[in-house]
Amino acid sequence: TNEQQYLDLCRTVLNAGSDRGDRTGTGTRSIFGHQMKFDLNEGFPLLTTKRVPFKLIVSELLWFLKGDTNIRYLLLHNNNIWNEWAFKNWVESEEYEGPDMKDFGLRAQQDEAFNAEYQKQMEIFKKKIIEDDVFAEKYGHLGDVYGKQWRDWEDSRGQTIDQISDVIENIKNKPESRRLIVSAWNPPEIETMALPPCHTLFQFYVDDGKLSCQLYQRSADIFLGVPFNIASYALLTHLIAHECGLEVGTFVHTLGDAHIYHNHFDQVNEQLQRDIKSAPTITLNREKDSVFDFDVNDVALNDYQPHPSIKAPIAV
Ligand code: UFP
Repeated sequence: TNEQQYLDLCRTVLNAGSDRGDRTGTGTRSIFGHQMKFDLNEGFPLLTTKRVPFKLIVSELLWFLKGDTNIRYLLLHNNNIWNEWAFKNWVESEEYEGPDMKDFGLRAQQDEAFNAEYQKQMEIFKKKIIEDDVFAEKYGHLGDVYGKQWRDWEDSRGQTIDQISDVIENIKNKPESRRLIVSAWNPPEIETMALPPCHTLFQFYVDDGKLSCQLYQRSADIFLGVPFNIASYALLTHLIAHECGLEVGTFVHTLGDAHIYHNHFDQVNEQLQRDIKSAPTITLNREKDSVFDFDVNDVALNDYQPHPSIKAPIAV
């Protein structure tokens, strides 16, 4: 089944990976080069061996598709996954007058009193982003993240390229094209990015009325990141197929550095004990055509009855 491939990846890395240092100082066990193929007609590939927060995946993906790079949209949808990146710009700015928040990610994990103050400052920040237009315009933007590269890639002559609109046009008009590619990897901008894109490049393929998608992910946090990434690109494939009047085919997930952080081993072993349940399905609002008009309520998840979620620390 689809999910078995994810569990097999976990086992392969635990058994055959090499233990390596990494940028975050946490340490990983890693392999290089791995591929999974998810048949999207077998159900929607949201893991059932632990609960994965689908709503966050939907609002993040719709945010990318709109070309939005301001966290305000995410906050309005109770999605906090990108907050730290914007908060960092705020607390390092000249306008910020609160308590020192240097290295807040690390200190919040080690120092309880600091963590309380950090949570308080974060709440103030979020409230301001939602309520104050000028503040949101100034401190809510994340810069060169996925939405920008997908919809608004700046070329060297100062013009912009909308890769998503272009690829949709090409899927509709030249379904046999071998150039149905969207790239988030923009070499001149990598240096100024907080996090160079993990999901680097994807390609579509149309055969027999079905749309397939392959993602090349350069770096994959198998326990925390990959379950999100699988669901996000499976949903993207459904959305683009919907707009192009196609059925869904396969999501091919190709990984570069596929790693399990050393402080996720217990969680992975716990998950590997669990039995796979039947996969959920999704339904899209048939009344909307353009993926750019989709709202979170236009995507419904059905029959999702997973095992409970498993908490783990995120490496930053
Ligand atoms: N990561 C993912 N998926 C994502 C994402 C991040 O697995 O969608 F945004 C993980 C991979 C890696 C870390 O563990 O985040 C990024 O670090 P680096 O840039 O050093 O590869």
